[in-house]
Amino acid sequence: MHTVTENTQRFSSSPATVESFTSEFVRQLRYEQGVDLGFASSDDLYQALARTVRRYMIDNWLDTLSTQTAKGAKAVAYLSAEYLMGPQLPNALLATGLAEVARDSLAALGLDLDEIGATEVEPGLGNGGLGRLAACFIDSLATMDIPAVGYGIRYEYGIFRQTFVDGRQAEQPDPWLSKGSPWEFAHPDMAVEVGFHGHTERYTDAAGVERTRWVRGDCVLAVPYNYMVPGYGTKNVNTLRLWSAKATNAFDLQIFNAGDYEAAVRAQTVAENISKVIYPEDSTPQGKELRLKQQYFFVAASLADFINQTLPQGFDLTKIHERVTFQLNDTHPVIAIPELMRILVDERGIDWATAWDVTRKTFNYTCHTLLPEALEVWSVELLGRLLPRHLEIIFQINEEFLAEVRKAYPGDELRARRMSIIQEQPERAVRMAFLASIGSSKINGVAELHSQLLRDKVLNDFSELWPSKFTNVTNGVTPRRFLALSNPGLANLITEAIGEGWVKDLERLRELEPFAEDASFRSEFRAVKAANKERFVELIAQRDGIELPADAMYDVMVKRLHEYKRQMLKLLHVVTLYDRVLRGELRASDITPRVVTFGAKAAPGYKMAKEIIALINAVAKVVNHAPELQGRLQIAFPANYNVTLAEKLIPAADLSEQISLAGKEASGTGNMKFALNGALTIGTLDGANVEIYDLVGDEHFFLFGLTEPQVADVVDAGYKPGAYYEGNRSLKGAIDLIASGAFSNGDRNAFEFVLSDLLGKDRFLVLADYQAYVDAQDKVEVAYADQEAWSRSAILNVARTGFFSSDRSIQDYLDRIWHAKPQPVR
Ligand code: TH1
Repeated sequence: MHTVTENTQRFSSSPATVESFTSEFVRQLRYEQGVDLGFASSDDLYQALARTVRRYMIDNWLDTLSTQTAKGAKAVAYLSAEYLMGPQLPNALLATGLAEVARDSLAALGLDLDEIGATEVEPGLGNGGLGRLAACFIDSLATMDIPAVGYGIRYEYGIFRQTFVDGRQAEQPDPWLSKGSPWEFAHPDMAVEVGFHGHTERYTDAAGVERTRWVRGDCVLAVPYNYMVPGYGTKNVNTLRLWSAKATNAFDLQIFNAGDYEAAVRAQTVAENISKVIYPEDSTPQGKELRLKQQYFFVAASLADFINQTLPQGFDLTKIHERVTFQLNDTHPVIAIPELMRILVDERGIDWATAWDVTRKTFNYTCHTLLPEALEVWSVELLGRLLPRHLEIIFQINEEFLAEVRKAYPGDELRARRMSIIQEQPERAVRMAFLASIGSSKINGVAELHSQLLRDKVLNDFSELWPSKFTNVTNGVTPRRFLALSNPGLANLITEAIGEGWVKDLERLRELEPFAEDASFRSEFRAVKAANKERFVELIAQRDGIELPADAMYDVMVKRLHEYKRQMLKLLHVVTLYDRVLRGELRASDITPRVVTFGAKAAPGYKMAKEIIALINAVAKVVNHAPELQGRLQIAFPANYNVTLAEKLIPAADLSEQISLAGKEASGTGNMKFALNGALTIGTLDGANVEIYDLVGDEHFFLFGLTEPQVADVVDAGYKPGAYYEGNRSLKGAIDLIASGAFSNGDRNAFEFVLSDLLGKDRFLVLADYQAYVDAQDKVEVAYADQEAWSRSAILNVARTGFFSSDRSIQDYLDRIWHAKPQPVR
């Protein structure tokens, strides 16, 4: 019997040649897009190219789907409100191995691959590290042949585009879909209904059993869009499924005919707002009701999708944990726990105890933060209104849980109150991290120190009750995007030295260690770094009109703007250098030429962060024009730092700034990318810096600052930042220079908001760590002067940080949490 696929000529069966690629490209342009090559715009060309490359992935994708369905093996479903994917075309070319064919084929048509690629708009469906981590993880899952699906939201507008107006951040919308996305496959036929509001009622079913049902007040459609997630060096292509909201009835014809056109489409607007825009916040509390709607929307659609589409018809849901593990990426998807309970109990009639047992076996929870203000809570009032049945279920879970606590700790009522899912003050609210902890099998932090602090502090009561629930999985980054793709020079050098294979087995970078002793290898390594700087300088001239020297030390701090990350500390160092030069304490000619590069978006509602951005730009303006500092010290602050820029900037860096206050950064992942690309880190013992430091060794890392226990001591002793200011001439000099109006045309009040906080509160101990930081920077200066020793350290950083591959993170998740197995596609 012939199946349709057997009859159809399969695209992947013939290896792509320049000829076949070219003809497919032209076919796409002409017959799918209706555009003549001679008239094609750069966007037409990009669309055709993307669709051409896509075609070479589809057979493997569909084979993956049938393999996974046939095997019925356990799958990983990653639930994440964010996926910060970065450009898709280069990654698809790498995965398919078509880069050279594509380049030659376009060249034959008189076109340039890089030029066409540059028109791609990256899908910015994430804020920062959390969303980028999700993107790295689905890349590793695909590469490692693990049956996995990423579930999330197809935001119509991604993270805002940052511009600077008079040095101050302004936000523009990011309409990344305005020209369509060639990478997505819409499936309106597979839409899922998601309900909100309404009420619950008790009833007696046919068998005479008392049950509860949720009568939804209103409903929206969740339309799935599928994206291929190609593994590297494998046929496996997994799926990312993002949900888009649509009204069940696009518009009300009666109202429309009555002439009220706006009212007629109001329901549509309300529904579609759910997936309209990603919340541009990064661990600050904001945007209440819509945000909760978003969370429930994607989670309800994802569970329904997995149960109804992925599991076989009639599957016994009391065994769901044998077929899937739902990984909760922070608390944003935690409403999935009561949702699964609702499905099992209300819809499937499974008894509560069994349902709860199954639910707890199905979920696992990753916590990504330590900041108390980043721990999500939802007011009982809001949750009860939006999701009345879920609130009841949460109350029942809490009741049974507290009974367990009281049994384990008789008489310890304070503990029971501390551990309750419901907080009473300042308002009654649901603590999502507690719900997640109670409803999951495993809870993990994202770096050793972070996991330890979760156990000892944030979730201490829970770790006493259930010590074995807690584990660590240190974050990682994909070596495909952040080394092979973004740093081809270094990638080639590595392959020449140790052969192929390291891209999928990053610990093999260890074999580079002996090459650190080889002078000619070091010189090639420096040549690569120099070329990467040239490439970055060119890009930034084009992109931002910023002129930079290529032959300087590239000192880089890129990450969200947050007080705990301490961009202020970096800035105080720069101001200190300037101040010392002005005072004649330091000869500018003694400063190693340095380009200090910042990249940072601030949450639009985060005033302090925005003031700090303004201050950085103000200092940059003065320092960059100061005649005394020409050719010595320059600040570059390109607007709108994103994955596209990161891929060019990180390979050019010499010095990686990872200077958060110890105990505040859960992990960091930029820190890993820099070290892997041969930058040396100046950093505190925070997050994954600790592990980087342990791996690369003290000689090859500029460690400074208070440790986490020391921070706790300083704070407990009653920290007085003013005393540090008074007691340190150089610190006082820097702060006074800012306060003097030197960076604000003489306006002494311009940065009052920042300075008064620094001198009065300084929650993140910038002043306490100032001197240690400046001293460490002095060591950087000395070290950089010896280029042979510096390159040796840089190479050893590369050689010793293979541990930070996200493949290793995923292997840890598999071993410690998921217990799913590879299912290679034959
Ligand atoms: C980040 C953490 O700050 C960072 O240290 C970590 O490397 C990264 O997650 C990946 O694990 C977080 N991002 C968010 C974003 C939101 C809420 C909490 C966190 S924690 C919206």
